[in-house]
Amino acid sequence: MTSGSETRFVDSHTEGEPTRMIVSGGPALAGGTVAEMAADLASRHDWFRSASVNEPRGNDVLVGALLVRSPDPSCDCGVIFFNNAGVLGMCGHGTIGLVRTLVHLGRLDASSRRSVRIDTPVGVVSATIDPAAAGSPAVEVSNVRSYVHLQDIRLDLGGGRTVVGDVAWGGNGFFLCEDHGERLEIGNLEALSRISWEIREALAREGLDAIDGRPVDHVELVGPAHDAANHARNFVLCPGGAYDRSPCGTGTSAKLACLARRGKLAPGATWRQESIIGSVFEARYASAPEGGVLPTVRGRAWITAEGSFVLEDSDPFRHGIPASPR
Ligand code: PYC
Repeated sequence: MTSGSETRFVDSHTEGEPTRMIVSGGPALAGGTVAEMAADLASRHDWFRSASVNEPRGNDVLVGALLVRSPDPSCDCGVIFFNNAGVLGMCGHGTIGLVRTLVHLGRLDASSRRSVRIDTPVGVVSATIDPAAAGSPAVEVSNVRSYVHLQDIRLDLGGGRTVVGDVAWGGNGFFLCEDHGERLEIGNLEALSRISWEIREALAREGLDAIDGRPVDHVELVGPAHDAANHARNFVLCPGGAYDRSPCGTGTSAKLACLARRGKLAPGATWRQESIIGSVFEARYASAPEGGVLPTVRGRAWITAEGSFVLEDSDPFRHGIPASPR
């Protein structure tokens, strides 16, 4: 894809949400830290992000994962996640897909080594292959510290409509609310996406769309689970306008922070988060000494495809068609 090198990828999905891991042939990124490399990807190599995940080679739902070196000797690798809109902070479903892909490629021998430490632009995470599920693809991710930034924020959506919710960090920035008044059903996607986008616009109007300089660009609508075995269902609108098919690892982490803050979930207790398509992440937390929670999120991933990119010089869309979220 870059001159003289072939870009190879492996696709997987984690509880329905796809990840495209770039296995070789990505751009040489400048920077000492993974956050600096992510900034370099965004500023100098955005064409690579777009070519990898945007149409016609990808689609709005796809999350890319570019493996990079980590300056932290305790880490096995670094990763930069990205989607149709840009670079992400962390990605829970993507980390589960990444580990599953490393096993698929034989780069991680699940019979002798079960845990990896992964450096991301927003901190180090670790992932463990579930020993009780040998031969199955379950992976548990210990995510970055997650916390509530603002609690019980009322947003005016116009037309006399308001929602009250929390702004929380789970590796990405989220606004979470329960009083959205919408059915959390796959047949109601248009209305769910519309109100989520209105919430994003209201956050921007109110100047509430950042946590410590990082964007609050995910909206999580929460409601009752459909399956009695689960604790809640969610609908998550991602920054580029696509909805998460999985229960969203960073969104589940943000939800745990909100539950912990309200005393609604004890440390170590299991929270089963159901997605809009009915898939499930099992999650729990430990209290973080500096406040907030240290979440773990467990889910399954499956390999769906592998191959290499072809970029023909004559193709006007070889670097992807820029996504237009709304
Ligand atoms: O699982 O954290 C996640 C995620 C973020 C965006 C899409 N999935």
